Amino acid sequence: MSASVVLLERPAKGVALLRINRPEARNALNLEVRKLIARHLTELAEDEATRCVVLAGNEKSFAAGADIKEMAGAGTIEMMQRGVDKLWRAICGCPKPVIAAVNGFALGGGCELAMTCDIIIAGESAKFGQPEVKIGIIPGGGATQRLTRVAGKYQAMKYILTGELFGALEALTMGLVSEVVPDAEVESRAVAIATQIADLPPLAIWLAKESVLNGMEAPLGSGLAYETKLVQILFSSQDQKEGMAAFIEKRKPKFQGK
Ligand code: CO8
Repeated sequence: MSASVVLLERPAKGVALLRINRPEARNALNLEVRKLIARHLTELAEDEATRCVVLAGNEKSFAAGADIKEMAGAGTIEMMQRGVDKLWRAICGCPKPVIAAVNGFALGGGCELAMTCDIIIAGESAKFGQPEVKIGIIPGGGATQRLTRVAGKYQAMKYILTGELFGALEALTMGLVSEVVPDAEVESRAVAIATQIADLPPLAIWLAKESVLNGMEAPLGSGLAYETKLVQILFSSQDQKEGMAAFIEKRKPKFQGK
């Protein structure tokens, strides 16, 4: 039996690692890969043992985009019926933090997949880009919106309109990635950050993510009001009592996610 195109690994306590596993196609995102990522993230969201997820590819490619061979002959109705947008929503909707560990190519839908994550760790030779115009289409997984919000109109336009690739340091300067590390350290760094997050109170982590994402879509006043409500809600949690008591008593807190 051949290995799954998305592998689930457990590199550390509280951390799940999803590995896209189509090396022969530079990890191109066919429907099977997208469905499996969406299904795993939906299940991991419910899994109490998982506090943070790392999404990775291999040393050559995080993901080289949508699978061009799978969509080359498709028509409009078929593309609509495939429901890729619903799978994207399932991926974006994960309430737990997701960290992209990017080595090699993150192109087209691969770059967009990384942009659905909360933190992006890139290897120094990683290559990003939205090359869709070169094959007669435009980005379809959010890049015209997300890349523009992250990098601003003029960087986003340059790369979306030329399809030119850019490196990890340029991505860092644009604010597209959180950290650039040596290629060999990408996954260990992503897992280290995930472990750090996994040790923190899960309700606070959940609402912190929700507050940031909500605020990115809201006017400042609404985002601030929402943040205020969320922080007030956390004062009903046992972890807030425990975290503050542990600080005052100068001991390590024991968080229970309650
Ligand atoms: N889809 C399918 N197969 C791919 C893809 C891909 N995106 N990328 C690479 N492959 C395959 C190649 O065809 C090749 O297969 P084979 O061995 O059978 O010939 C194999 O992977 C290895 O590829 P290369 O020989 O080209 O490897 P290189 O290391 O020389 O180059 C690159 C790697 C630079 C990644 C190169 O393969 C490349 O340019 N790939 C295409 C990148 C691209 O254009 N991505 C954007 C795709 S479109 C998209 O993501 C958005 C679609 C929005 C749709 C909306 C849906 C609702």
